[in-house]
Amino acid sequence: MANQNLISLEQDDRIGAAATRLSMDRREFLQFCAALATTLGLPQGADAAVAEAVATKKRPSVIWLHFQECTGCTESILRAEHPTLEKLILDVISLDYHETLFAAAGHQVEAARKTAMAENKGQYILVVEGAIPTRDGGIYCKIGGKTAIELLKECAADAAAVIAIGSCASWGGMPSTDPNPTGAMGVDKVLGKPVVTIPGCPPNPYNFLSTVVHFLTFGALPAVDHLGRPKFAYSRLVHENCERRAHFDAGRFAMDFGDDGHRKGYCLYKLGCKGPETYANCPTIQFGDAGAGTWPVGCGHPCIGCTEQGVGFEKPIHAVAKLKNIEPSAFLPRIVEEKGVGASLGSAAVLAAVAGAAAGAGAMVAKNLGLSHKAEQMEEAKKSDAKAEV
Ligand code: FSX
Ligand code: SF4
Ligand code: F3S
Repeated sequence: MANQNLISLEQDDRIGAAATRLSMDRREFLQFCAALATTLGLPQGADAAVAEAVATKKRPSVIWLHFQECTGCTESILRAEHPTLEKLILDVISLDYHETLFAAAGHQVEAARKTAMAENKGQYILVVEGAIPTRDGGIYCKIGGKTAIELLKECAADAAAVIAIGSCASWGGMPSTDPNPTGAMGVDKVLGKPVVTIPGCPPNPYNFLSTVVHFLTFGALPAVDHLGRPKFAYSRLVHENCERRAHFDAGRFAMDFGDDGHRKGYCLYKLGCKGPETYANCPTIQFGDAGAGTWPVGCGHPCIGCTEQGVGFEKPIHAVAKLKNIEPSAFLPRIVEEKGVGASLGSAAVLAAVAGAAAGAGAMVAKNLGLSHKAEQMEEAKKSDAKAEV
């Protein structure tokens, strides 16, 4: 059944204004909001709420801090292509302090941070990029005369929500690897409380955007796992949805970079791929909008486990991954179906929701809704055949 709420929104002038602001047409804007709702694993109808929120709600103020890192998190947000992601992000949030993106410097930006914090007390989102050096009183990272520890604590005190973006801020990441000379730590350890984490080095910008849109739509952050990671993005292993998974299951492996198996696109497990022990949605949402296959394994490089504490930057690149489970891909239907029309209405819808949530792609939902529709037609046909026989 078509989503009437979303269809009626197409005529709404507020949607038209938002679409124009983002240089999209109304339908593109609504499709994008529907895809965001799917990425978040929200139920049917939530796409209209997302579209309304993105189009009409007051943009939350965001204070963005940078500590020990390479700025890759910010770069990954700025390097997306279609629809220009940075445009969307900068449209749904009011970025009131960001050291890399601010044209101003020195006292001027410090004043901007303080003003934004005072004007949005208790309501702003604090985004932290980079690890926090804690050794020797935190002297290894100072901004405006304050240590990273001081700045983080000061900004977190009146924040409505704290998001640690990237592996460095989430759990220390690369700067925290042995021997960790600066005592680099994640945000939660320094603040002594859990925060939302979006690990990855760099993290996928859509996971950040979806998290912010959830906050905008529902006034709350999305459900997270025990490490603070949004479940919509980090509840599946890379290995579960990898496009090379069939080769793994069939025992076809690349044994060396550039060998016949590597050129044929075989599984990279024996080259040290950490997909079997890394939770992330990289194979389903991919990176940079540059086309199919734009993620590490898609480009022929083993996953190094950049989202996973204890794996990324710690396990040797060529060490073989621990197999956490052998669950099949979320895209695969159950092997045994009930008798009758194949996928039942219910099971097709569930499959659509599960695969859609994992894929984060409107196309996947549409495809599976098509399946569901077909099953519906077959059931209707069966019923009328039965009536005709009576
Ligand atoms: Fe770099 Fe961000 Fe890696 Fe760290 O991403 S891409 S080192 S996670 O904090 O800038
Ligand atoms: Fe994909 Fe790596 Fe798993 Fe092979 S081991 S199927 S390349 S995630
Ligand atoms: Fe990182 Fe592996 Fe994804 S290296 S980007 S978690 S495929």
